[in-house]
Amino acid sequence: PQTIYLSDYSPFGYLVDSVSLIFDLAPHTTRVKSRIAFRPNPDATDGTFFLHGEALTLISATIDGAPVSPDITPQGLICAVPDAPFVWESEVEIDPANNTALEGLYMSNGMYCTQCEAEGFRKITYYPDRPDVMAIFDVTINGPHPVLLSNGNPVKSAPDTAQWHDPWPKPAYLFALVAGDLVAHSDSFTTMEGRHVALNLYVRPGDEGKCDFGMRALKASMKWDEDVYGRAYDLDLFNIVAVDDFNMGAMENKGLNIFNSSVVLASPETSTDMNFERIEAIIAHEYFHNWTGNRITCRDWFQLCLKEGLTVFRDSQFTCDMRSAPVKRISDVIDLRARQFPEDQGPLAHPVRPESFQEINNFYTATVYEKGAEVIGMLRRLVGDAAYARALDLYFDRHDGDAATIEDWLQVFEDTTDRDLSQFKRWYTQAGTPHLHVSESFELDTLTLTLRQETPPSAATPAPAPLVIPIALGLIGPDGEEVLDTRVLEMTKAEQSFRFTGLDAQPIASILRGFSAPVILHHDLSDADRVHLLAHDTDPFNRWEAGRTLARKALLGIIERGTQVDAAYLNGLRAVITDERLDPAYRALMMGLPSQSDLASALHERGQTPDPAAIHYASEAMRDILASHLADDLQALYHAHQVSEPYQPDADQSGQRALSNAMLSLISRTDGAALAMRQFQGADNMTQQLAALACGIRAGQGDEMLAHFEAQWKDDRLVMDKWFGLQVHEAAPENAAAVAKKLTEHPDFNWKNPNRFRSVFGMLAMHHAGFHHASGAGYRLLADWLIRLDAVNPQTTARMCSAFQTWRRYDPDRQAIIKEQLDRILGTEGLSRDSAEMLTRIRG
Ligand code: DPP
Ligand code: ZN
Repeated sequence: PQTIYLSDYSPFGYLVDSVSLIFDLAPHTTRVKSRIAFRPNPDATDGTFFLHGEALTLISATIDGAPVSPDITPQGLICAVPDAPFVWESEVEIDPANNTALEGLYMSNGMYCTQCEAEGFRKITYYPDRPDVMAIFDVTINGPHPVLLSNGNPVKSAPDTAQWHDPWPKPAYLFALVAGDLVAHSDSFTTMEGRHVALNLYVRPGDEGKCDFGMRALKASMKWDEDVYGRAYDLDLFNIVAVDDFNMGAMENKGLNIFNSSVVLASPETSTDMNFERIEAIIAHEYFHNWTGNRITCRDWFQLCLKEGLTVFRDSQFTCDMRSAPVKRISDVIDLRARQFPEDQGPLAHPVRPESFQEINNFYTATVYEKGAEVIGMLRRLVGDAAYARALDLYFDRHDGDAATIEDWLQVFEDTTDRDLSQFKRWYTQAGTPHLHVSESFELDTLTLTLRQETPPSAATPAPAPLVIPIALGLIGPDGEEVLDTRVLEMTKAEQSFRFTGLDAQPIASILRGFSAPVILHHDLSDADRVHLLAHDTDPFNRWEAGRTLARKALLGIIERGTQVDAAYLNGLRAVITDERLDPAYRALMMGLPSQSDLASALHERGQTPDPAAIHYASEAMRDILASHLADDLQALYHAHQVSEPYQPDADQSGQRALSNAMLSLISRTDGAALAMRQFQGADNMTQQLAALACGIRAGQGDEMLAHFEAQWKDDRLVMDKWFGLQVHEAAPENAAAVAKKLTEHPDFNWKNPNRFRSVFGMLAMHHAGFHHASGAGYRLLADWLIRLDAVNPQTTARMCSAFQTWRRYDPDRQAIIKEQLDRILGTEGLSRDSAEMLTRIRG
């Protein structure tokens, strides 16, 4: 397979003035006629007329009306063209009903839909399918369906035909088409510019009752982008369509967002509080792309973080404003450590802006998205909120309508702040998670902090250079008073010292407040100092972090020495979780323990080989210790935080439920899940029902509850995804693979549906002790199914290959079994480019 390099970028030889498409829909024989006006690109040096095209049957092609015979390859066609403006016309035939890869035009439950990012448009018609080629699209759809949608504004609609015009030039990856028997949940929004926008959420008949929350989230997003970024919507219509079969979460097609139904459909009975929060965030994310992604797009796919990092950063800001900012920040860091850190520390490590790829679909990663957002957070912290706002205004002003680069992005910050960002740019070009080592000394009235940064070399970045690291810091005095409030140290060298004078006594440094940089902090504080921070830190993130670090140390202590946990920590934790002045959601986060894979990383970092069974044992033992140490408080907190008002998915009620369910989970370790069973029976919402069901399964009381749940929800595919997933999630390590295997034999295990496949195998891969059970059953089962899925859906398969990315951490026996599986998958005849690239990188 061919490797593509950032350094090889050159513009396309032709500009596109207009595109007109006519679709005659038929499940196996859809015809697509295109009429595209090209003219030579004065900025290009290569005049080759190459159009991408895959899995197309060419019926006819003409240039300025005269038939032509292009050279056709599996990737596209080349044709001789005039050295002047010309019109290309073609007709192709495609087979949406057999498109199981879910890229291009495909069918899901009888409806037609599209997914073109990154390179799906080439499966619809011949076209220069690259983001720097932007054009105005006119689309006609013919077919016997009540709903026929495309991008932009409607021009004409009659029975069985519709015409659409999108006035905004766009790259082909933002093209979308939907046709089917759908119903609309409609509303409207008037922009700050006075534009009246019709809003529709299109769903399958039967799902009408799950639209209200998504619509409210959309309107809140539109308002927020006006208030905070000054960005108004720019068409008369905004449509969202829910689709059951979808590889990603959702897609920001201009004026016609397409969503995986799991991240847009919601009701209290069927969705958890976490589902609601995620739906709100993803609707915001896709809506925000209208400016950061669509109006300003990417020059090439190496610049993916330009739109994704920024849009994740924007959706996080939105959630902070809609809900609790500290809770959101802590949740984001938990997620970053769970998904991005392992990627950045293993064989898949790549810079936020990669320099080469074989299959771009493999780079929609936590590094590009989440680390990309962290980089923007650091930039904002360094320049300050006001300068950030000025830079963004300039960015929108200067680059509206452009296909831009990271250089363009950094330039607007340099121009508004007079800063030199050349060193900062390394965050975009270097892979790897930096380690930040702190040592401190105190003399007379002066604290000296000496900081040392070090990024481990990786295949992607063999010789990392020092980064600019913003380190937010405060000082807490021995009496618990803050003696220095938060300020930002700017570290630029490999090693650097900072002095703080005029101190009465040695304070405790609260370093990396708000997790001000995506680094691993090594700060040798005593347990007593951490308990002090847990009690007194004014920074909510670092207060939580102190508790988390103590919990990690306690867990590692159990693994290494046995079940003794420091009473000072347990008492400190009790003080926090019973403090009624603190947000219940925050207290629920305090109750969380580091995940088992986090502990495996921590052991690996110390040069030890993680033993998944020992880690699992320690996690269970720790929960038993918490259950007995906190026994007096569990019932009281559980009952104090029951919600008596009608269900609302807001931050306040969600926090109460999160706290009471954290209590329920510990109570269930000692009461045989009796209380959980009562909650299960009385639950009027999915959050309460599912949390109770999890407790029941863990306590060995799950069979009847699962049967009841299945009978209640067998017709709701999104709830049944939870039913499948929870059984794997809660399985004992030695049973996890067997439970997953049994679920694949269930009549509702529709493995070609990505959500259903992930509900079983995504959960298996995340079940640390189950997936990594010494028998190797988890490894073999996943490999069997990846081989099977690859033949129908390479993109989802390749993504799931990352389950194996940490394999070199484990012992030789496990490594041998995994290597056998990697080789077995790699040896599969006809393996996709997607999976081959992932597995080759992972195998090393
Ligand atoms: N739809 C994906 C996202 O919004 C890719 N653009 O992140
Ligand atoms: Zn996005």
